[in-house]
Amino acid sequence: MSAPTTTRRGWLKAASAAAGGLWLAACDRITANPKAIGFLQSAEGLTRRAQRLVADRKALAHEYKASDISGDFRPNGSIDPAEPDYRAHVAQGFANYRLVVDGLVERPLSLSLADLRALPSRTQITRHDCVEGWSSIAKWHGARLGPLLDQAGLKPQARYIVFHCADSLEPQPDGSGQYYESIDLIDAYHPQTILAYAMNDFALPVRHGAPIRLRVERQLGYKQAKYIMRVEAVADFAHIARGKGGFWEDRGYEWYAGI
Ligand SMILES: Nc1nc2c(c(=O)[nH]1)N[C@H]1C(S)=C(S)[C@@H](COP(=O)(O)O)O[C@H]1N2
Ligand SMILES: [Mo]
Repeated sequence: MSAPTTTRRGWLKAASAAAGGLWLAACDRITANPKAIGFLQSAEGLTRRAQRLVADRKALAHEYKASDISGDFRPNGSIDPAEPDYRAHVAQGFANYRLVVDGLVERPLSLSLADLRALPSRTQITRHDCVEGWSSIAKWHGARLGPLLDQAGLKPQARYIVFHCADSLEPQPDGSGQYYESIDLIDAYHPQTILAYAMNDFALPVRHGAPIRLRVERQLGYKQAKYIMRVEAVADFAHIARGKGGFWEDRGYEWYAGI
């Protein structure tokens, strides 16, 4: 392990590379050195655990039957943003809404709802789990985030996708306090990660995040950003708001809110 890497993923990568190298260099002498076998086994075991971790992240969240859909899906957090720009979009029926896709991309995009509806889509009936202890099931339909990002073309430095929302849950004198969220590229390219524009076969209502909200089904409710105005690809989110990757993360919640 030569390069000093600080991230866990980097370290695991280095560990597996070292183990692979040792296998090549030492395979013919291995029976002569039981200590080496122990080391290789543990490094190998580590690599397998690392692979399983990534494989688990790619597994699908459970999908339910139409009969499981909650009749009373609870709206939470912002449910009717008062920001003038957002009010104007509501008044215009979102006819002039554009989703901006920018940051570390080759081709920045500005997409109307019609553009979004023309993208590869997915429909899924999933359970939303809020950290406050309630759950509701709904059918979501929307544009898959992966193909959308491919259309914009992520630059190699891009590591996270940030969702900037229209609402300020806690307006600050300096204009901050806006809701935002972020996910890594494993979740961004997960097949169930969609920008939902429909809920239970109707256009997404305002209380649930019109015109589009994120569904990132392997994580808790606060990651499901509503009222998305801008999708930004970044190398790091330390410079955004208080630097923890989301409105609630900035107030102490976990960044990775796996279910
Ligand atoms: N823009 C925005 N997104 C948000 C929130 C919010 O207040 N503003 N609240 C979050 C929380 S804590 C939850 S549980 C869900 C609620 O989604 P719902 O209103 O569709 O139930 O949205 C999440 N996304
Ligand atoms: Mo929540």
